[in-house]
Amino acid sequence: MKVALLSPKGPLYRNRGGIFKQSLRYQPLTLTTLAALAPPELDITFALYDEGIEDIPLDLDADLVGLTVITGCAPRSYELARHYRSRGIKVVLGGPHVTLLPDEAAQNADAICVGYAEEAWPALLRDFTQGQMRPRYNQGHDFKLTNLPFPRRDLLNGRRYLTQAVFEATRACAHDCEFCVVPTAWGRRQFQKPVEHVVDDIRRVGKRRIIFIDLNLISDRAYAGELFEALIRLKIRWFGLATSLLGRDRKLMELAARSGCAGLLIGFESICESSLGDARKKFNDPSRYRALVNDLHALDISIQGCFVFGHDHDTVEVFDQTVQFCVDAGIDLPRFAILTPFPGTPLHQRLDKDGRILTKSWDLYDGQHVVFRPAKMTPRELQIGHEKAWRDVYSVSSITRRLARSRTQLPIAIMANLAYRYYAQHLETHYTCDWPIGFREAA
Ligand code: B12
Ligand code: SF4
Repeated sequence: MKVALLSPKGPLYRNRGGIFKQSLRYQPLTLTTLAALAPPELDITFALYDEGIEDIPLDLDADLVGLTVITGCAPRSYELARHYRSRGIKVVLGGPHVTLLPDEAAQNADAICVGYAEEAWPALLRDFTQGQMRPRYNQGHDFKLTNLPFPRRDLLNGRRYLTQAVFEATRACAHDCEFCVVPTAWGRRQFQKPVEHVVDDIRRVGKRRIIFIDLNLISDRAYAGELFEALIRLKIRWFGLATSLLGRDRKLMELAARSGCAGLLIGFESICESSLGDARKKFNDPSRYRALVNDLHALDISIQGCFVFGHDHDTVEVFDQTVQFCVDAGIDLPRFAILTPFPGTPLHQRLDKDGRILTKSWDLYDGQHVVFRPAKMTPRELQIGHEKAWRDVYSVSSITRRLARSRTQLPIAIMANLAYRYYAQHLETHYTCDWPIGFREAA
């Protein structure tokens, strides 16, 4: 049996004209994980396509096509699903957007897979081979990330990515920030792979620099401690995601550094306490941000600092103030996003109830477009302010001042900053989606 697994992309990331050169992309784990989960007795030949690095063939030779759907790529995913179904190929959809809006997705597929898929996907494949595929498969929460096969990284072309050394140790996050898709889609229950399994996977891949894509590696501190201890003996350098709470656990922070942590993506979200209250992310404390940055730099850990614009307490001053903070604190790699009310999240429900959602064109839900009416500025001010903040924080003088303050892993930091400078300067020209007519002018 032939199964094709596809990862469609939104306009910002699509191969031709994509804003980032493909060499900057790391290899995601979705398709390679799904391929590995196939029951061995079924004799399936998989073909994997990631539209971020290559075109997806429209004349696929497959019995079944599976697409992973994130919200910003939902229209593209549905377009591809329609195409393959019109050629008589059965299509199954899964992933975050399908989990958030299963009824919408079901209209565009022969079957959908809601939630994670560790048990549901093998069950679907078995049913399909017997001609009994059901329209909907729900993955319950009572499964474990144990006894799992390693992802089939070999099925994607490694030369097209910056690295294939991408790993996942945990799923889900214990927090429930208002805008975040994670607790809404997958709940707050923690799923963890056995530490030895993660270590074996890293050994097999055999690279000295690796990336963890876990949403919050320190969500369960006991597990994080166990994992970091085990990483020490591998003598690797790793990059991952954590919350600012790491700053309040000196022991864990030092252990992370000893385990080879070279860089962390931290969701600061805002430098304004009231905005963090809006976001239900009060555990972030702006008065502690600088100490956290200094402590991490002292341990030779660089920081990708993420900030979100458009909270209800944000005024037009927020852009300059946030850029200034990044410069003063020496954030190695700042990243800005526009607050995005992903469907199903508490934020979406609140704004929808208040009539503040401007569009439900999902291709605009990519963190770079204004899709709701902000409280203290116009949509246009938010869009333009966000674009300007990107340009300002990646100006030559800002890069120089930030990196002079940080002095952490300078060669990599310079390269990454130049790449983001390119991104910042080309952001507007890559807005290829159709906005609601006249929105930009009228807003
Ligand atoms: C790699 C990655 C990317 C890559 C590629 C993503 C892609 N699939 O196209 C890039 C860098 C392009 C990217 C971009 C963005 N991303 Co992203 N990304 C990730 C990340 C870090 C890892 C994905 C991964 O490998 N997961 C590991 C695998 C094993 O888990 P999984 O994908 O969830 O798959 C499991 C189930 O969901 C299910 N499943 C998934 N797909 C399918 C398909 C089928 C057929 C079946 C049966 C099952 C199934 O089975 C799997 C096993 O259980 C996730 C966070 C995360 N840790 O998951 C965010 C995540 C997917 N991204 C997210 C977001 C918000 C974005 C951006 C908007 C960020 C931004 N501001 O720029 C952009 C969107 C750009 C666009 N419109 O094109 C959100 C999705 C929200 C949503 N509502 O869709 C996530 C969940 C992060 C988050 N904190 O909320 N991202
Ligand atoms: S801490 Fe991060 S991953 Fe966890 S709920 Fe908040 S935004 Fe989502």
